[in-house]
Amino acid sequence: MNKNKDKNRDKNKNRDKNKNKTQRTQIIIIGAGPAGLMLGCLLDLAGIDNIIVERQSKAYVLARIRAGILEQTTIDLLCEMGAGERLKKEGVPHHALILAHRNICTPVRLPELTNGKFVTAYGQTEVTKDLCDKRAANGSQTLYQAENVTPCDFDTTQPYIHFEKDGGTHKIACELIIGCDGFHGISRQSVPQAAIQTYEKIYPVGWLGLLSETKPVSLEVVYANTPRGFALCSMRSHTRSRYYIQCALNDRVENWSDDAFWDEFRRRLPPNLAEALETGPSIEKSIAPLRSFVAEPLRFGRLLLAGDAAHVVPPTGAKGLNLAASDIYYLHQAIRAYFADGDEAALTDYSTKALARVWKAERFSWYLTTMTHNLSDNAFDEKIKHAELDYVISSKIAQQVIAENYVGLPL
Ligand code: RFL
Ligand code: PHB
Repeated sequence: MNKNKDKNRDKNKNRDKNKNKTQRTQIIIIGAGPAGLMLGCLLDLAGIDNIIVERQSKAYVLARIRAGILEQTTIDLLCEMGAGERLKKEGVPHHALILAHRNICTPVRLPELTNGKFVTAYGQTEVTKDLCDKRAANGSQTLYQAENVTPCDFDTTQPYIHFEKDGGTHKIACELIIGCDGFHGISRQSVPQAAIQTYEKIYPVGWLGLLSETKPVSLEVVYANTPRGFALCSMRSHTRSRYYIQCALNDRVENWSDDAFWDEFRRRLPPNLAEALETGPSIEKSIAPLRSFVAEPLRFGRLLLAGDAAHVVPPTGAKGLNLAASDIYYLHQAIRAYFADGDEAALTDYSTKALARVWKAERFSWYLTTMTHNLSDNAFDEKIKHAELDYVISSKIAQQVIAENYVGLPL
């Protein structure tokens, strides 16, 4: 009995100690997704101290299945921070994307239309793992399972965060707080409404995705429009496929057995692909809504936003992860300038430069989504969509515009 009392007293003492102890670092990054981890690795390279605080466990973060297609500038950035070795060996180059319409497949040849550029299939899960390994090798601190993270006083020169972890409350003071905590994160929500402008478009459909240990039906990504809705064929490796179908926004994964998915997916493929399709048990199935969203600006005093915390695109153009990478490219340069010579303007310029690229990717993702999905009951909209697809399929110039955006606009 007394022993327990002593134990509890010690526990409370430790909690009180934690409460009063303020840790310090130069940069706090909220969120250990690709944006947060990439920034952490680049700051390590520049000798700038940083701590990442993440709400989920490391195992949870490493298990998330998301993006699959990387632009060359994203790959270059990962290589620069020393997280590109496995990607160089295991990434699968894609030299075309395929548009399927009226049961015909039309390749949009990327290198031919973009002076030799192409994209690479390499799962976001693998990118996250490589970045985590690099961070561990750098010896930098990531605090997982940090609850109720709150950015404070970022309108002053002494910002800090507080959070709860392992039964204690903690405070970390810093120079800058970087919100890399995704669309539902706390960073953007902490900004006073009058200081932020948001732009949003919600599409009336979602994507049902399935991952399986089967040979991919196509070596290039296929974007198919059919009277039954959109379908997409992608891969994670030569033995692992990632497929998606457009579904209703309120649909639920539980409504889809594997067999129901494969039946519907096959019906949306042109006959040559439908015949070649290999099916098997799903490793993962999930539904994601389609959304376009941008918050402006990206700087609020000593709080800056990057990646999905600031903007979201529908996945059709494969731009989300790549935009997170380009934000981080501009942001790490701004942070270096700020620490080298106190250049405050560099932080504001980050917002302007990153948003200019973001809006172009928003336009492209919206365009490709509108052209390949069944979104409208309006017969005129449907006619225009088919006219657009027919035009793109018949025009090298229209294909060049798609290819230029798909491989990624220059930084
Ligand atoms: P993330 O990956 O959402 O990471 C945010 C992290 O912050 C944590 N967090 C918090 N931590 C502390 N306190 C809080 N209050 C917190 N709230 C959240 C979260 O747990 C998480 O760990 O954002 P980030 O780093 O900006 O990365 C963005 C990308 O993940 C995203 O844009 C892409 O996945 C989008 N995307 C694709 N992008 C591509 O470039 N190519 C693709 O082929 C592609 N395909 C896709 C996609 C997204 C999809 N879904 C599921 C929306 C396919 C799909 C189906
Ligand atoms: C994927 O492989 O998950 C993927 C590929 C292309 C897209 C979206 C997602 O446009």
